[in-house]
Amino acid sequence: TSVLTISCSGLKNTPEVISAETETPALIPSPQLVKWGTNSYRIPQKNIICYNWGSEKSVQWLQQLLSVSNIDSEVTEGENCGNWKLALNTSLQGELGEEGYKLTINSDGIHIQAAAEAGLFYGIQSLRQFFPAGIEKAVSNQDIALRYAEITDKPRFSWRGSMVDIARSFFGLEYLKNHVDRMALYKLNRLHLHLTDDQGWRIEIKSKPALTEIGSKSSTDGGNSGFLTQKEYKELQDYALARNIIIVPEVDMPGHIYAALRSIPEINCDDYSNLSPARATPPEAYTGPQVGWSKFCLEKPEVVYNFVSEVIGELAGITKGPWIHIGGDEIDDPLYEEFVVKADSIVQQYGKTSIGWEEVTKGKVSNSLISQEWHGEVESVVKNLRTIESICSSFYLDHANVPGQENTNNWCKEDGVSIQDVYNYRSRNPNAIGVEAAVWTEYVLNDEMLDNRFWPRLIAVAEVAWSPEDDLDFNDFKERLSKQSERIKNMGIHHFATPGINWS
Ligand code: TNX
Repeated sequence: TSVLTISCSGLKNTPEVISAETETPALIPSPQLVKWGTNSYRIPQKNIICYNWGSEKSVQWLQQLLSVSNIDSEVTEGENCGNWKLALNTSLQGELGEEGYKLTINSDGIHIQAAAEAGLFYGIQSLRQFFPAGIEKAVSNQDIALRYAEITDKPRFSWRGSMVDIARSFFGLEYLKNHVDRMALYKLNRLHLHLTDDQGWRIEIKSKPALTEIGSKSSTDGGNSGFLTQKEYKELQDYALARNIIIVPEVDMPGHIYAALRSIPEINCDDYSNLSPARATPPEAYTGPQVGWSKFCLEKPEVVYNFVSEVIGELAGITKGPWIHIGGDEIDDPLYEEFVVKADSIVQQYGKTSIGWEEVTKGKVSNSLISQEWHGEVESVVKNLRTIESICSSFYLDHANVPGQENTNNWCKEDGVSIQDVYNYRSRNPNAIGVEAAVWTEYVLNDEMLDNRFWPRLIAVAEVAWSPEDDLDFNDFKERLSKQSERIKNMGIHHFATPGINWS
């Protein structure tokens, strides 16, 4: 869509005000501050979107929102020339940061202000939740009334993430783009891709074609295999960035590495020499759920660090975000600490910041490293490292929605991780920059199952990540979630039908 510019003169706004009946929108995540008005603004036949320099992309998002509702709009650059106003105003930076916004709906129309593009985008995402649920499947609506409101909003945490394990079972570009769309509505902004594990290697590395020629063709038992080409990775990345979501790629090392070991003989201690000269026949794929049994041959540092450097180098080269995740979980080796320190420094050599699962903080990693906490042990706090909270009892969504749900892990919490367990998470860690929920896919074999694990629990993650802690109220959240059920259905999400939510 291109931005059409017309002159503002001669067009008269005829706002129609209707009163009372319009329901209070069920906003999730709950904004920092809302003042509801009693009346509503009925969207007129003729609409003008008025924007200032820098907000062109937001104009397109707003136009899209209006066009799926079959509402005609014209666009003009200026200060005060339409019933829809998008205004970038850098002087709001102090109050709103990059991602905050102000949204006002009154008899003059709709006004969104922010200090940066991300804030305008989130203002529009909030506005989207004022529209009828039908817009999520492009059902046009003749008569839309937007409840008067005055919102001032900004996130609690800068890191609001979800992790998809595409290594155990592969989920490709189409699923991930959908996932990004859904994340964006709830103001989540980091998509962590667990790209490699014992069961599969999922990212093209041009200097090491065997990684995908061999390593991508397997998966967990019953799951999907495959990989993202670099072209697809970049396409996903740009798609996500347009929605304020940064991709965080993970290559899990030095354990969880069997798919690479079977593809590249040299990084094994025995070179698979027993298989020579028929190296063309790799050892069998691994399709089980066991963890902690494979590792690089750390006694061959030259070969291993050369491999790590080439892989990280290529990945850094195609990654626009500032982070590379080096994994580092669940492995025991006398050379482990030395490895994570080197891997961290390799990431930095390529101009990126490392993230690792919390075990990496056992090593003398740099103080720029971000520790992703899944048990929440103390090292990172003592070392004063920034953390991402993925504590398994609240954020491991591979665990059951309700006790006894099939095809789930239960090692962290036998009864599963309920939506209330997610919602009740309270960070006690002053170094936390945010939260992230993970779905590991040893038992998640298709799109429906992955949807079922993420949704609606990821919506609770979004609220915990965004809304002020003092405002978190589970009963109120459940009511708003119930009111969003039609919207969720219309987005095509195969969500779990959480008890206690009205899914009508
Ligand atoms: C632990 S926690 C893992 C994953 C498994 C998951 C299953 C962590 C960093 N690693 O390898 O898939 O448990 O719940």
